[in-house]
Amino acid sequence: MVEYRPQSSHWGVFRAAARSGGVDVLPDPHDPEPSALLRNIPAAVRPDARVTVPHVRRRWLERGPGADDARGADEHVPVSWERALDLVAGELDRVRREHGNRAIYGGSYGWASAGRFHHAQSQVHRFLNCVGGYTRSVNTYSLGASPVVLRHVLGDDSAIYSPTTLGVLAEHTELFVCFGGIPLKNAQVSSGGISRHETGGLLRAARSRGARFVLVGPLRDDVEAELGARWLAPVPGTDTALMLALAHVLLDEGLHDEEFLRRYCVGADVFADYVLGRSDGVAKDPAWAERICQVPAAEIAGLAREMARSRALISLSWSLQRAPRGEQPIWAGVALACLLGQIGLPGGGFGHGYGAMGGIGTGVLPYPVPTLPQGANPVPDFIPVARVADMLLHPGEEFDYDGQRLTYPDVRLVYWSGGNPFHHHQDLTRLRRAFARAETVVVHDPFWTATTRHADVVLPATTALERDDIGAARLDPALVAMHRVVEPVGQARDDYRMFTGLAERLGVAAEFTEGRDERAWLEHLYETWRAALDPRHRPEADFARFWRDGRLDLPDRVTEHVVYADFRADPDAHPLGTPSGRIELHSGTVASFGYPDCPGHPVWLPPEDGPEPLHLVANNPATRLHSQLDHGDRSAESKVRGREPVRINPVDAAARGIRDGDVVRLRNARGSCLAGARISDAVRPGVVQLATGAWFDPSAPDVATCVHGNPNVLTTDTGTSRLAQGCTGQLARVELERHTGPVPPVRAHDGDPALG
Ligand SMILES: Nc1nc2c(c(=O)[nH]1)N[C@H]1C(S)=C(S)[C@@H](COP(=O)(O)OP(=O)(O)OC[C@H]3O[C@@H](n4cnc5c(=O)[nH]c(N)nc54)[C@H](O)[C@@H]3O)O[C@H]1N2
Ligand SMILES: Nc1nc2c(c(=O)[nH]1)N[C@H]1C(S)=C(S)[C@@H](COP(=O)(O)OP(=O)(O)OC[C@H]3O[C@@H](n4cnc5c(=O)[nH]c(N)nc54)[C@H](O)[C@@H]3O)O[C@H]1N2
Ligand SMILES: [Mo]
Repeated sequence: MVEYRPQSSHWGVFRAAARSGGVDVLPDPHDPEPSALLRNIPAAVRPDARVTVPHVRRRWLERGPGADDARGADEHVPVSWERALDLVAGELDRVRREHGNRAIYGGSYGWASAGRFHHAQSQVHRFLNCVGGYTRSVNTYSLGASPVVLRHVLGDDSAIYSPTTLGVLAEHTELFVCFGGIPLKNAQVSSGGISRHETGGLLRAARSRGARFVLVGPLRDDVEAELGARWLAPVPGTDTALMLALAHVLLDEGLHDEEFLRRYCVGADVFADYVLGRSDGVAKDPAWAERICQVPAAEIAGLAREMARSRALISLSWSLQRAPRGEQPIWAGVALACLLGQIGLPGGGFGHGYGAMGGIGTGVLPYPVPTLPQGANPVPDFIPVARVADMLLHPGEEFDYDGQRLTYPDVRLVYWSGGNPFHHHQDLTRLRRAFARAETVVVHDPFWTATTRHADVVLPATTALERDDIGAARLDPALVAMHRVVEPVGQARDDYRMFTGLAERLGVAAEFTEGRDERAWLEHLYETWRAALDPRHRPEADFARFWRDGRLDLPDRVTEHVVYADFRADPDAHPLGTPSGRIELHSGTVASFGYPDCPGHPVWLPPEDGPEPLHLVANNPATRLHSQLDHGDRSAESKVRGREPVRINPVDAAARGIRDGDVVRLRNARGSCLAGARISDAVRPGVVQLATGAWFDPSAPDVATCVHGNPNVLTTDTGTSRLAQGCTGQLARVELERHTGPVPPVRAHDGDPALG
């Protein structure tokens, strides 16, 4: 009799059973719309791409730590766990003694797996804190620009995680204006886990009630076809100009809400002077915007008028701000919402990230979920997360961040667990140069990813299927007892066990483990969480019962919420956390920083683009989460001749003699990659779309920097601006051609540690 056990992933709760050589996966029956990404999961425990024993890079083993250009091209040799842990502990100790703990970079960005105890970020940070701390990172690749700029404009970033709920929008919104869409491909996923996929159902409910949808973006399928959206396709990266023109129409035609601006905002006059051209002589009118965005002026004017007479929701995707000057479309979007005067009303105002994750807007728990305490980091040094290559390449140099002048620490040891920088970072050729500067790179991962291939010490981690855990997220109403489904693959170990082994060697085991094994930790996290809850919300089930039941439905999720309703009702009693207590359409603080790339109010700053004719949209993939399980069935079936599909408009394809199914090469000054052509009129002319996440494959450099289709060989490694220094990976300029000549094999998934 096969036993299906409860499990969880970032893309859904499921049940899994061991069967010979793998696992069977069934979606959770409570989930109204389970994700097809579940079909990737069996690949997690297939041995092919797994690291099965600890490995050390040959030259590092022979010569000892030091900068080395061979990192990523060198071979790895298997070693015992004892040896591997001795080497890592010794190296951590050497670096902290010789250079101080700030020389250890433990930012270790990445999503890893669902499960709160084995959460790789929590584990690595807790461990590094026990050994004296590390240089950390702030913000995320998801959200780099917006949390920083929103703190200045609205006082905090609550608009992101506690937006007006989709249930309220479904009832009240007449017009959804979706900059960057509300892509359901992304709503499959939610950080920490998602037990019910509700976004699609709620949007369809709005549509059946009569709501209208406008999609502003380069891809027609960023809004589900059923919602019947009108499609405006500006040139990528020009949304700010479009928003300013919408604002111009409202101001020029007196359609704006003067009273809202007076009562709830500061700096509206400065913003209006700029939009109308009083301060710089350039009216940001629809004709001006048409020249930049290639959207007809009449359509812009029509949309502005329609917004003014409707209960209108301005939806701003996260992708908008993952681009050069990414602060601007977010600030301009908020300013536009202020002109409409509907912030704080049900169904009006703005949202940031509907659909970006399945949990955004579906509801939020009014209390925390269990998490592993990370301790305190005594090292003050940090970087904005996407400045990692800069940090490694420019130790001791100064950089700007949010009004501060900071210095890059001189990092010697890079420690990564639960992330894949050779997936997530921009300009991978530059990242390789940056990794070559480190003295030691330690990586924990279940798979031979491009990052493990660049490591000096590779420690094989288990996947969630190989351990017990608790699945939970603030945006989800279920606590999941994640039961181990299979034994660890090869000699893989849990991150916790690896860090315990290191902590023992460094004399901090008592502090790190607090004397608990895995099971004792799970019980401890559950019971301390339960005890600390307000009795109103406290579940009855003790740990044993929760574990037996496999799941706990959490009460009191807030599904009816209107963000800024209190502020709207009484701005004096509920001021915002800004210096003025109001929405800052002009921020004296930001202006005082004197950044030309992020002045004191929303502005249009023309991009400093490359000369290549096409706009690459390097968005998040529909067929997997980032790079995870790229070799799984759902991801594999989308590939074209083994390469990641690149979508091309028929006009651009014809101009280059490209047919559906061809292998093509994308290239620019930074690099090149092969991909498989998919011709589609869902892509705006002049745009090509290649999702992130194909495992970086540099095995045939004479053909392309990556032969598999990782767009990050093409993207630029620069910050959004001196204000936030966020990731700008969403957009790049490229040329495209049909690949002629032999097509090299893709070797990224073959588990062979040496790729070249
Ligand atoms: N060009 C471009 N680049 C982008 C983006 C973009 O839009 N365009 N998007 C960016 C965004 S929003 C993000 S969030 C990042 C995502 O970047 P990442 O979060 O780094 O990507 P993942 O593929 O999720 O990497 C997670 C890694 O953790 C490993 N892992 C899983 N479970 C465990 C575990 O239990 N222990 C350990 N030790 N390892 C584990 C997986 O095998 C995988 O290698 O990418 C960014 N990069
Ligand atoms: N299936 C799946 N879901 C995911 C993820 C995943 O890897 N796979 N990753 C998760 C993570 S970590 C995050 S942060 C979120 C990401 O959420 P987002 O950042 O919003 O997602 P993206 O898919 O990168 O971009 C959304 C859409 O924005 C559009 N776009 C790009 N540039 C522009 C522009 O200049 N203007 C306009 N108007 N539109 C533009 C693109 O057409 C793209 O499809 O998704 C999450 N959900
Ligand atoms: Mo993200």
